[in-house]
Amino acid sequence: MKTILITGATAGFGAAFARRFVKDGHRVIATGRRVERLAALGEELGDAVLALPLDMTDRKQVDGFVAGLPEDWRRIDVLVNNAGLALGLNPAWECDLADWDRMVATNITGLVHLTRAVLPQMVARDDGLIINLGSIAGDYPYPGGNVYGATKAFVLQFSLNLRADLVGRNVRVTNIEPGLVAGSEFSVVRFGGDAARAAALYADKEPLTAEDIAETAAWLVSLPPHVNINRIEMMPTSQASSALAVRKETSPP
Ligand code: NDP
Ligand code: 8X3
Repeated sequence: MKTILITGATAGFGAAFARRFVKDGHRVIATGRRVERLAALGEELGDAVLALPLDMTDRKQVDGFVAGLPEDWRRIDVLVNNAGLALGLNPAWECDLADWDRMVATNITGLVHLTRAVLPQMVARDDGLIINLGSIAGDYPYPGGNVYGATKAFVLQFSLNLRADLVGRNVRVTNIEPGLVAGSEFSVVRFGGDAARAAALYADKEPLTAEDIAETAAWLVSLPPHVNINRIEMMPTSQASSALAVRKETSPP
């Protein structure tokens, strides 16, 4: 049985990870901002879950989180850096700077601070796994992806650089880079609560599901300590990476 710390477990992938890991016999520290969702998850999954509020944009909370855990929950075998968000799909020159700041604070700063808090115990034990949620947005640019995509490119490079520091140790790091995934709140959040616009994105496309991502994470957790999967780029069969965009006009539209 492993102890698995998940950020952003109140919805989408994070909640699916929690359910899957508990089903596989592990115990989970489930975190997020919405306390009523955390309470519901705790009730659903019982003693195998320690549900605690954690805002990834609050540096103090993040830095003190592991040290503040009950003693018998302080050994973290697996850290799943899942909390994250995209805000908007506008061209860069129309974006709200507060949205950019929030994406950087959540997807980058919170993630690196929590990782820094967990890493020393993993290195001391020579054992551990960090799963980071990147995105194909960090691999391929698309219009409106601007800062969101850049945060996920950071997460990819941070993951690979962690492995460079960890070479020779059994502390594993994997960056999962999903494409189109339905059934989470991701696009509703991106479109400021516009559920119809979000739903239209997935209509008739048979996207991946949060459970598909959880299946992948469960596989990573099950691997022997010497096996590092550096990165996993995953898409539904209805999606593929696209060709470069070319505009014919030389003047702005
Ligand atoms: P959801 O919007 O469904 O879930 C996001 C989770 O992150 C929620 O639990 C939310 O919890 C949490 N979160 C957001 N902001 C904060 C914060 N400041 N502090 C703590 N938790 C926070 O999205 P997904 O499950 O789809 O996405 C999970 C991850 O996967 C994200 O990093 C996303 O970028 C990435 N991803 C998603 C894809 C998709 O198409 N869905 C594809 C590729 C990558 P709460 O609001 O309660 O704090
Ligand atoms: C989420 C996938 O393509 O909407 O990271 O950016 S995408």
